[in-house]
Amino acid sequence: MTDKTVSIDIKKDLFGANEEAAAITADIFKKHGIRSVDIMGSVGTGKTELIEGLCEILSKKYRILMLAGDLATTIDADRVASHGVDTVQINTRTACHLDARMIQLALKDVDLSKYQLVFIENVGNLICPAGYSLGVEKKIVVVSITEGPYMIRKHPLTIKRSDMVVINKIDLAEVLSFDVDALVSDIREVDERLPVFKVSAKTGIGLTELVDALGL
Ligand SMILES: Nc1nc2c(ncn2[C@@H]2O[C@H](COP(=O)(O)OP(=O)(O)OP(=O)(O)O)[C@@H](O)[C@H]2O)c(=O)[nH]1
Ligand SMILES: [Mg+2]
Repeated sequence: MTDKTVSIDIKKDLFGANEEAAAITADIFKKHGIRSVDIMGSVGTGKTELIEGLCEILSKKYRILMLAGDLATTIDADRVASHGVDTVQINTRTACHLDARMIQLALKDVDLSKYQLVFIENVGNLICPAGYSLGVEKKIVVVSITEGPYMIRKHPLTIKRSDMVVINKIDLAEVLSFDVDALVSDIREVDERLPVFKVSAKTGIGLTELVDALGL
């Protein structure tokens, strides 16, 4: 390296800046007394369906805002808005995850005094979202019966960085001969104590237990 070479620790700069932005959002949520949950998971695991189910249960108790992370569409925001919930769309275009700066931008013109609970749906992806703090209280990862049996073993980092795991589409386990106990064992291999919930966002199975566990 010559004395004209500038060495940049990209990882430190990128992640450091993200952590700072996330801490600011966390303070803002705290100041407004807002509870907040980031919902991560692969494409199609049922993140939106879960948010819709939770909104049905919780919208009498909380004024809810949903931030929808999606590369290109407003489909998920529209689905959640159909439950009478306010939404903000974040189209990431090429990015495979939300980051704290995107959340700051999305909240810039929002009157947060109107809300008590924020759900963030992250971009459908079981890898990248886990690396980025958003300033939320809880990070949930949604896995489901339709992704096959190996998703936990292949993606342990996302599991490690989550506060709880939701196994969704439990209504399909029997018909697909899916071994739910083996999946739970895989989660236990990664983290012995991580709370695990078996739900069907579609039928409502397990949603009240999840709400209780979130303290909502
Ligand atoms: N049988 C069954 N189907 C479900 C359940 N949850 C979601 N689905 C279906 O699975 C499909 C995908 O659900 P979404 O909620 O769109 O999944 P998502 O994780 O938000 O998907 P992306 O936003 O595209 O990453 C839809 O057809 C849902 O109706 C469930 O508990 N049981
Ligand atoms: Mg969705």
